[in-house]
Amino acid sequence: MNKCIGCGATLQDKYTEQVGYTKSLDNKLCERCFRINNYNDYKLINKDSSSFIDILKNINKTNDLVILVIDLFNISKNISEIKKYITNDILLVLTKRDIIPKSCYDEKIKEYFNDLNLNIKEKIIISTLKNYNLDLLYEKINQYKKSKNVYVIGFTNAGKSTLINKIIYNYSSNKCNITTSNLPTTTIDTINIKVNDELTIIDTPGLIDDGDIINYIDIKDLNKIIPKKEIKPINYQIKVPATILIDNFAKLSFIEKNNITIYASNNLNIKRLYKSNNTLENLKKYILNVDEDTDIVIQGLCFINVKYKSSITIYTKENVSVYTRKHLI
Ligand SMILES: Nc1nc2c(ncn2[C@@H]2O[C@H](COP(=O)(O)OP(=O)(O)O)[C@@H](O)[C@H]2O)c(=O)[nH]1
Ligand SMILES: [Mg+2]
Repeated sequence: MNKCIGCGATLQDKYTEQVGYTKSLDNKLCERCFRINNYNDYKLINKDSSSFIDILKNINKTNDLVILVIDLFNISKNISEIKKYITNDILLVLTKRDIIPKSCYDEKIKEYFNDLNLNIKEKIIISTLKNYNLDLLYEKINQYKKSKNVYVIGFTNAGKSTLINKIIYNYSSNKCNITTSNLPTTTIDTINIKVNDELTIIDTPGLIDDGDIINYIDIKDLNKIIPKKEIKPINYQIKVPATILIDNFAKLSFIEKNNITIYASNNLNIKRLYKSNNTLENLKKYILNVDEDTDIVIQGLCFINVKYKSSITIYTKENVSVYTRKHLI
């Protein structure tokens, strides 16, 4: 059976509503990848993480090198999930550096990942978009690989497929174009991509983070929420009582003075109000007790560095993960 070269789904010409559908089995791409590539017309696939976990278990049976890709803007709090399944050597690739402010130091960012408790050989900060550190990454892949096969894993939307396309573009005479998009589960099944006789990179569908806000918003809002350019942090000295509105997606209420810095897409309309405000209170309410110099994360939407210890009320969409973590930058 042939696989779609864009998403890895097994090609079939019988069921239009199922993955891998194509009008002719002679095609290399399924209809869905063809439409994403040519018309930017995306069809959501409902998939749970179980098939991805089976893939992880199979990777764990090998001794092969694993590249774990993490989106620096949207670090899932469930990374440790991967630890349950993977004991292979890992290159930790921290990507989308281009959207984190230039003023932050790479070494500082890497420190955040010091106690992940995975078998990490090296941490490398990259930006696929800006070709930043890709030569270094390619060198490390060749240094640490145990066989021809190197697996790329991570959460969906981390930027795995985009990275593999770029590695092929930069370092291989082969051609490939794995389908990439802003939406979850673009890659359906494993895809083997031969870089050269000594190296095959294997793309995988991502682990789905159920707490990511992109699961609960309209597709049209994605361009607002997902940062495309370097984030301009917004700093507020909070006098109380105060409210911060993060567009229509979240609201924070302060009853103690504070100093906060918001990292979110520049396309969002973020406002500070000193009048009492009842909007968005139909959203789910969380009360967080935040320590000094800690980040609040609203998964997929933003992270907010909070200077002083305080209790903060947050409203956002139901099912979105809201939590605190040690500060990233
Ligand atoms: N800003 C930025 N966006 C990226 C980078 N790499 C990937 N993306 C975007 O992230 C989204 C998800 O990428 P994709 O490769 O499909 O993720 P996958 O699900 O992990 O395979 C796409 O919209 C990409 O354009 C990067 O280095 N910088
Ligand atoms: Mg992918």
